[in-house]
Amino acid sequence: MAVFRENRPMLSFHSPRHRLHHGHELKDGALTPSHEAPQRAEIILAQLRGAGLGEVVEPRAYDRSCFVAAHSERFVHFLETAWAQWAAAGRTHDALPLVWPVRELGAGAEPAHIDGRLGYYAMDAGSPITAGTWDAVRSSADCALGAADAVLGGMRAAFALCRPPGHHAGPEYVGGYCYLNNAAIAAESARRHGARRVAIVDVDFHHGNGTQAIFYDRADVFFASLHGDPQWCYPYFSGRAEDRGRGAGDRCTANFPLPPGTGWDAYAAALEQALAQVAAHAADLLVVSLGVDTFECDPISHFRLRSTDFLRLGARLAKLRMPTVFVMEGGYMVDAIGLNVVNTLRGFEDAA
Ligand code: OKP
Ligand code: ZN
Repeated sequence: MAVFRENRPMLSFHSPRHRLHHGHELKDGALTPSHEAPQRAEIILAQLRGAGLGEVVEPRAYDRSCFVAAHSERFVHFLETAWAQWAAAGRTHDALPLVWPVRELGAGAEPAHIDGRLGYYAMDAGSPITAGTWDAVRSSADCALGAADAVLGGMRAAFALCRPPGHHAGPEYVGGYCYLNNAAIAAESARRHGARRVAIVDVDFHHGNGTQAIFYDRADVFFASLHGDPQWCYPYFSGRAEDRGRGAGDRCTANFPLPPGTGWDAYAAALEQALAQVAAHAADLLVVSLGVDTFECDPISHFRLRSTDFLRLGARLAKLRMPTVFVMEGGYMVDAIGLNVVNTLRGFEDAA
């Protein structure tokens, strides 16, 4: 598996269908266009094309069974049908939940009404479903699957320009702008195509709760995440250092919560610890959940990485010497998002 031809450039995957998804979120008491906006991917794409990091191609459409590999069948069915049911109820605005089955409320039974289904399959009210959401979400997962195929086919690295992102989406829920878990879908695909073990490193500012949940009981997929301490940062209810996996997956999850204000030096120290565990796991393939919302000017996050630090991040990841699939996650300072992504990939390529 860990055989790759050194001199082939990176290949990137992008679908223009991401534009079909442009939802709203509640911010400061009003519904406003989401931070997770189409412009994000457009800026990354423009920078990527100018960076000489190799070709950018559109992925093929993959079968829904590739999505069901990381999620439940009924959840994928919900994503496929939610907008039609919402529209049939006469609604024209973004579909958002307003009630959730917390604790002793019955989490066992899926309601029939769309308002109940929305809450049943969501962890927050920040993941709007619009008319074009499912098409965009599918195309985003296709990018991750295309990148995984490229690396399984012998490329050293590939970049999936996924939008919307995926790492908050769990086995049966949307959340945090995420619908299908692109990184988990890529990891599952790699497992099914011959990788015996996969490691996922999540460097987005927010804890990848969905990815963690999907693999929490498993020993074949190692998950490490560096993120803002959930005591203070979204998603608040996951990502504690004590959470290390369960059953066969005991010690196959590693969380590094870091305080708001964390800069490169403290970040790099935690990264060393995380990557030492990745190396010990001896995986055939690495998936990087690449969020650049660790940037010092990110409008919704609280770390202090500079644009040049992303070069160092990429170089450090390259030192693992593993076939690597980069999967785009967050990053909301749109003026710098392209530079920060390209710096990570260039840092990786230059060190490779
Ligand atoms: C998605 B990803 C903070 C609001 C938080 C959700 C954030 C989702 C981040 N004021 N809303 O991990 O970048
Ligand atoms: Zn994030």
